[in-house]
Amino acid sequence: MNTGNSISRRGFATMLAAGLLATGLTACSNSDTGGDGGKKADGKIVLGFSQVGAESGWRTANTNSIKEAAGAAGIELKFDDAQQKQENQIKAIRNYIQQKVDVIAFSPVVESGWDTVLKEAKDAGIPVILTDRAVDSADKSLYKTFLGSDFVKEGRLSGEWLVEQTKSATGPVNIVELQGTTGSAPANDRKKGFAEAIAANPNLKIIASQSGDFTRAGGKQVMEQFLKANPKIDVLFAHNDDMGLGALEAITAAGKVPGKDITIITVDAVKDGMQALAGGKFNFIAECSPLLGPQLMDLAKKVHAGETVPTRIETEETTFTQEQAKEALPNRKY
Ligand code: GYE
Repeated sequence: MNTGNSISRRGFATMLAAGLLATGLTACSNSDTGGDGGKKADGKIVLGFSQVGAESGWRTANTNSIKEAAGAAGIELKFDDAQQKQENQIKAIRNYIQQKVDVIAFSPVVESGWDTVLKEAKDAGIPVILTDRAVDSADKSLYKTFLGSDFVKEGRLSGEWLVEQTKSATGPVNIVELQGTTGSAPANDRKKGFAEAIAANPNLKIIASQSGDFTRAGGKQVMEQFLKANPKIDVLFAHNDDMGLGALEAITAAGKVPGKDITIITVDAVKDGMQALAGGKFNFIAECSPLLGPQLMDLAKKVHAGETVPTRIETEETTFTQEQAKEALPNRKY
């Protein structure tokens, strides 16, 4: 019995060692990015993706879209959540360079400060795809393409709707603005597009504008301050649904009726936002699609194969009124 046991233990140890060796070999060949242009031994393209964070419903839908699409496209995805911090994104990108992934994609939390790390990727021969948010690098050769929305247009469409709604106003229309993350492309651009559109009517005035960091908590807190400081607020323009949803709580707590006492315009059109719109609490949403996954995987394959791709690829989007939200809601995917 004893002998039998010790034999089987030895047998197990041998098996274990062989197993470890096999795993080691596999790991070795997986990370071999030699002569074949970086493809893994099993032919899979490895994509390193650095996500902004998990700040909003939009972001969650975007992350899901990317993960699902990678699986469907047979691409091995390495995913990192930067918790809204640029330093974390730079760290993740450097890790991907070190791991010699085939393609790097990321959604830059802010527009500035990427040149050094992008240059490192370029020097390592790893193509970079920007998704969702843009960078302000002057050297366009640092990345292959940008896939995302026209944020200026989203701001402009929001402003144009308001201009139309208030065309018969005889006095000032006081607007407060909840900006997205400071320095981010969607915050900069939505602000710009909205301001340009409302300039058409001098009665429309932005009386307060501050960042709510694209989160519900931020939207609620800043809206509370706006309400305390400004007795007459007619319109809220929030750079995303989540901040608008947070602001709803502050507005209700201040004894005002959202959608009636205060007209609310947001951007994104995620499910919770669309529900608020259909339910009469929001008044207008400019859509911003988070479903970038399938196009991103397609681009990753193309840039990996050395194909030339357009330098900017824009997603198609629409806008929603309360009636349109009621119609669209049942088929909404996110
Ligand atoms: O509108 C917001 C998110 O970059 C387009 O980021 C994206 C924005 C989106 O947090 O909800």
